[in-house]
Amino acid sequence: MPTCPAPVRPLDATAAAELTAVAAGLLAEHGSATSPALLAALPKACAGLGHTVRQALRPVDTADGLFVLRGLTPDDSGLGPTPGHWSTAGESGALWDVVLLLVSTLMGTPIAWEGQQDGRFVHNIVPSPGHEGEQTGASSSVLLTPHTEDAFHPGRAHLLVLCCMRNHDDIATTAASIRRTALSTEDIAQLERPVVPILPDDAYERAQRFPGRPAPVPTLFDTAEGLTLRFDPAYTPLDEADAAWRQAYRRLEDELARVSVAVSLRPGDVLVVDNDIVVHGRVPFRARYDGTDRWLKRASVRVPGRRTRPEAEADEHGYGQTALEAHTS
Ligand SMILES: O=C(O)CCC(=O)C(=O)O
Ligand SMILES: [Fe+2]
Repeated sequence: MPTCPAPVRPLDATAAAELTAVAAGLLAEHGSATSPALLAALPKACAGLGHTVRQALRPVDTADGLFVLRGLTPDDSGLGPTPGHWSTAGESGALWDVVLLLVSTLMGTPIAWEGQQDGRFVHNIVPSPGHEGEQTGASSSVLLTPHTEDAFHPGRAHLLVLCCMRNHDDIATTAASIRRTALSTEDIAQLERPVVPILPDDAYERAQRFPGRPAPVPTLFDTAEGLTLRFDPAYTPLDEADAAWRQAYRRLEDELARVSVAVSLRPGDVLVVDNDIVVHGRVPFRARYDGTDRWLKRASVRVPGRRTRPEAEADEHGYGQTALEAHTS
C-alpha cells in the first residue's frame, strides 16, 4: 500500500468503535439519518464522546489545511450495492451518514442546501450514467478540475469532509493547498482584485434560478495566517477578465497543479479539507455501473467565528438560497 500523501490522523480501534456505536445508537433511536430530531441531537451526542475521539476530531491543524482520519472500518459486504445515483441512495450506508454528522459536529456546524441532493446534510458521491462528462461529483470520465466547494456562494462550507465507502479502483481525490504555492507579490495583488464572478455550478438545480448575475469576487485573500482562496475555473468566465489578471490566474492554476497531491481514499478514510485553503478535484476514471462503484459520502461544515474571508462575504442573502444548518449550538 503506498504511503498517503496527506497527513494521516489515526483513530484508534477503541475510539473508532465508540464513534460508530454512538452513531448506531442515534440511528436506532431516530430511524433515519435524515431525521430532523437526529440532527438536533448531534451536539448532545458529541458532548458525550470521550476525550480520545474529540482529540482525534479537532479541527484541521496542519499548515497546508488537510488531513486523512484513518481507523474507521466499514464492512463492505454490509453496505449493499453502490447506489447508481444520489437520488436512489435512500438509507444506503446510513450509519456512515451519522458517523460523518458526528465528525462534522465535532468540528463545527454541518450545513446543507435546499437545492442540492434534496437538502440532505450528507451527500452520496457516486458516478451516474449520463453524467460522465460533467463537472460534478456524479461524473467519471473527465478530470474534475480543482475547485473550492460551492465557490460561487458566500455561505459555502469552511470544511469539506469526504468519507470513503468503497474505492476498488483506487481513484484519487486531488488536493492542492494555496499555502504550498509560490506566487509573486504582483500575481497575488492581481488576484486579490474582484474582477470576475464565479457562477453557480451544475449541482444546484434550484440555485440556477437565482436573481441576476453574481458580483465579481477576489480569488485570493490575505489573512493573518496566510492566503486563502476562492477558486473554480470551470465556472469562472475567465475571458471577461483583463489580460494581466488572466496571466496571474493561469500562474495560480500552474502552481496549484505543481503542489497538488493525489489521495486515494481507502474504505473508512475521512479526508478533511479546509475549503478556504485547499482546492480539491478528482482524476478521471471508468465507472463500473455494477453496484461496486466508487462511493464517497460528503459533508460540509461551517466553523463559527472564522476570519478567512473578506467581510463582504458575510452576507449570503441574494444568492438564491441560504445554507441550512443542522443545529444551533
Ligand atoms: O470524488 C471526489 O473525490 C471528490 C468529488 C468532489 O469534488 C466533491 O465531492 O466535492
Ligand atoms: Fe467538490
